[in-house]
Amino acid sequence: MEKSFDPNSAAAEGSGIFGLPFKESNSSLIYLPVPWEATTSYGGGTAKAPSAIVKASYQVDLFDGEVLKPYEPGLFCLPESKKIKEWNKQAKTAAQKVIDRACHSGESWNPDKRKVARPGLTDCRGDVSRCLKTVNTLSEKLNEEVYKESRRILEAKKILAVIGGDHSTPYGAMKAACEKFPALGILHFDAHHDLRRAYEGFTHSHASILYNVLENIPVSRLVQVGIRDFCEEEADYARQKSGQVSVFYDSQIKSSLFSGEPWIGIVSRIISQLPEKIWITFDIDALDPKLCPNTGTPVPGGLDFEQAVYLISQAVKSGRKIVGFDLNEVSPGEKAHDDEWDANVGARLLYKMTAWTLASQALRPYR
Ligand SMILES: [Mn+2]
Repeated sequence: MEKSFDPNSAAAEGSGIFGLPFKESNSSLIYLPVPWEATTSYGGGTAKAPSAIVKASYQVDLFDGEVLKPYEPGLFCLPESKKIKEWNKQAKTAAQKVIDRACHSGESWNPDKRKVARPGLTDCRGDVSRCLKTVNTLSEKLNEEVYKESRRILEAKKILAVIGGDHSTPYGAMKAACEKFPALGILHFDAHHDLRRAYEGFTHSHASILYNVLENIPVSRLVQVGIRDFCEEEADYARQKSGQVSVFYDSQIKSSLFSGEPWIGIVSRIISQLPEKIWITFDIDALDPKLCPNTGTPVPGGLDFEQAVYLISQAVKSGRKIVGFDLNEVSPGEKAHDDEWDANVGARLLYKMTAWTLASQALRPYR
């Protein structure tokens, strides 16, 4: 660390994420930003999250009440890839045509695909079918790129953290992490199952990430927390996979709390489902929408900030090792009147997850 760096003062100009002076080479944890939101179907803006979170991170105080000095092992955020930004632009334009077509297709009503009717591949003609193919091809290129970068970071023996983007972005990272850490479990915070078998025709939709993970990556467990907006098909799929998937629905969590079970009791039940090594995938909409008003698909209810952080801290105190994590679906919003609140919460959550990840790997002591 540079001698001039003062963790108690404001971030210096030109400093890195959280106002830190580190380079990639002297950092233990590397953030991989993925500015991608190709298949976002409702509110957009999450491609701008990595830069908004980095900007908001300068306001986060570096001293932590529990993990004390989480910045000391070195934290570094890679620059955003120009290639990914370009792919995102192309994919978004193509995806919009598919979504518009699906909205106006007048297909028969289907309760599982109610938000936007999903065009079957067979009824996509001409332009729409080409657009769908473009999106799916670019999504595969993105996954490959994130996978390659993730492998590079993991091979350098550094801890990996992805900053999305929409929730499709960490797929390649989870694949790389699972190769390095077999029998990996996934702790998934979200308002949604994200277990759709393709959404709106997009194979790598933000709404399908955990389906794609379960079908293609040999994770040992998936533990979902905060789920409260989902279709029957997803709930059935989760139930069929009950040997591998545990769901803690928001309604069940709230019922337990309202009838007097302490949060520590619920937290212990959640943690008991996890193997020793875990990856955390955090969709910001798991939290109460007061904490993420601009996220793509906000849903009433959800966890409070401290409840989520407490759960993560207890997982670490139980001996679980967090091998890496991602934070996605943070959105600074698309309109001029939007404030910095979503990115501010995102930056603070990112720092807390960073702190507990380092603590879980014995790189920081904790209280
Ligand atoms: Mn999600």
